[in-house]
Amino acid sequence: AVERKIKIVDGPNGEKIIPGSPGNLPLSTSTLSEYVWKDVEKFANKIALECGETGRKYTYAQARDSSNYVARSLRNIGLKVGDVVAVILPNLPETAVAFLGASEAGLIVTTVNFQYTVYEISKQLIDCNARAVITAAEIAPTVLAAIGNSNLGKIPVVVVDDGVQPIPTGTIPFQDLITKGKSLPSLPERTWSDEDVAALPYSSGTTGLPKGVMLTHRNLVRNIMMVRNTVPEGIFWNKATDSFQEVIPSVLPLFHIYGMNAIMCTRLSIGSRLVTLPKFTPELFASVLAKYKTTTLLCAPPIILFLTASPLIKPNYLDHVQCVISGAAPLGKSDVDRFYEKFQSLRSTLHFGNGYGLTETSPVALFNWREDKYGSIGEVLCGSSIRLVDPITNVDISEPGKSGELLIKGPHVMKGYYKNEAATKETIIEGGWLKTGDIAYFDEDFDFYISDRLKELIKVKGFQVPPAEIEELLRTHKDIEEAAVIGIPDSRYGEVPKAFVLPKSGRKPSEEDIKNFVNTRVAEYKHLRGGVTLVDSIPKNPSGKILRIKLRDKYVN
Ligand code: 4UU
Repeated sequence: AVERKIKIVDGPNGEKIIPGSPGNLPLSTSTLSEYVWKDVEKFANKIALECGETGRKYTYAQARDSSNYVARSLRNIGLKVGDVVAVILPNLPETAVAFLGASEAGLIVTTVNFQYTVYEISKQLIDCNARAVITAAEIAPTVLAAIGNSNLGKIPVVVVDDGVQPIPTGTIPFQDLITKGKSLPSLPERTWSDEDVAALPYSSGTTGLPKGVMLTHRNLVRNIMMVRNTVPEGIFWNKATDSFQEVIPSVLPLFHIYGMNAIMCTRLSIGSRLVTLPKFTPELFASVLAKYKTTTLLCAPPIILFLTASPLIKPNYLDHVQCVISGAAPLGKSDVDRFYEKFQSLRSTLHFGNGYGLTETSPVALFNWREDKYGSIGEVLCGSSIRLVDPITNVDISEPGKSGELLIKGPHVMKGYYKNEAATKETIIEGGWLKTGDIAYFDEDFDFYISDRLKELIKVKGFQVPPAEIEELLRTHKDIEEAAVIGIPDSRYGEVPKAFVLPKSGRKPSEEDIKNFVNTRVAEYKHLRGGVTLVDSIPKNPSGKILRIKLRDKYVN
């Protein structure tokens, strides 16, 4: 075990503040795109982005220039600094170009799950008042229906051409933004700062419906720096050189904060080659691993289980892999052990990392890279600090082995929830501490472990399923009076949603009917795989809050 020089600091009100890994972050006031492209000349001719399905690629110089032309075009079609643009794209090279281009234009990018239904997309577009959408031909009909279902009026819709599906009439081909942008005048000097909002991904946080998470340029840039200052260079991240370039299959969705900042922006800033996978199929993933000499695997636990279990993945496909990083959901020691049973020859060369964080922390907050501590989420990142607070007594914890709610403070903590001061105040409490809704403890070396979840959020394959969202939908069913949704453990998905339904008097909807009702209206991972149980009452506290723990105790444990 490594001894760490961590000294708990007393706060003014009895807080026990646990500082992050020692060190100082370099000063920076860069915006996100400035930071991502700052070293681009060093790897201008290396490949930055490449489609794992079609081979369409962009060098670093092309990616940077294309983003700049997209920025000019977006301003030219009337978008103004601070407008929200929705990016609804699968993982394509153009997803990065669109995201960074919009950001360079001073727009706020809200990323939307490309598997969402009309119902889900329209909700997000309305909530953030999107002024434009960038999407792909395949999903354009769904997106146009969602815009039609909203009150947004006629907004520009830009469509990436996949060469298969025609682009709907009335939309703008993405390629035009690049080619026409080139002859537009350069962008005027920027009028916004790194304290302004850059990205608006959605998260339900500790309670309720999905909310826009306001991440500033500074939040996102500082988080990249924090990881680079804490996690040793050489294994977990390597700057491209004349003779070496990281090769990373970009399989985790870029709309989620993990893909967006911890993979796309972080790795583009060091010159990595991202091979984007527009969909997750075992065949496509296997073919990418077979074809490219992958150096770095950034995964969520289900992908690690897949690599371990699938006969399509030959052990030699990972021969050049230096590290596997897991995040977004718990990874157990047994999962790592089983991985090494299959990839025997990698035992002494490959390293496992585990990143813990939230959309609200841009996302990385703690990171474990110590081989003797699989299952731990490791140390607090340099530049930030945390507290553990007993959820019942509200007293700060300062001894190893005792569990409490994890609170986080630092330059990576969001500005707040978009147009939702009440939720912001409940989540970021006095002194700037963000409540995570996760229960954790630490050991003698100040390595942390997540032991439980206080918040109602369900995580299916690492994706958020907010119970309140499914409950709201269930209440619109003609036979349903009230509903409560909880997560139940599942070996394949991590957790799956299960619904408890109180029917309207005299009604008796079938489980099949309720499942169909939900499953046709939400994305696949939100489906009610845990089943539906009819009940004659939903347990609630006096103020009407659903007591999910009671349901869990009665029906699950
Ligand atoms: C146990 O999933 C994320 C962020 C993922 C991330 C973090 C650091 C990826 C790479 C990285 O290096 O964000 P959200 O907002 O979708 O979900 C946040 C919640 C947490 O509150 C916690 O409950 O997801 C859970 N979680 C984890 N749980 C996130 N990471 C972990 C983890 N172990 N490593």
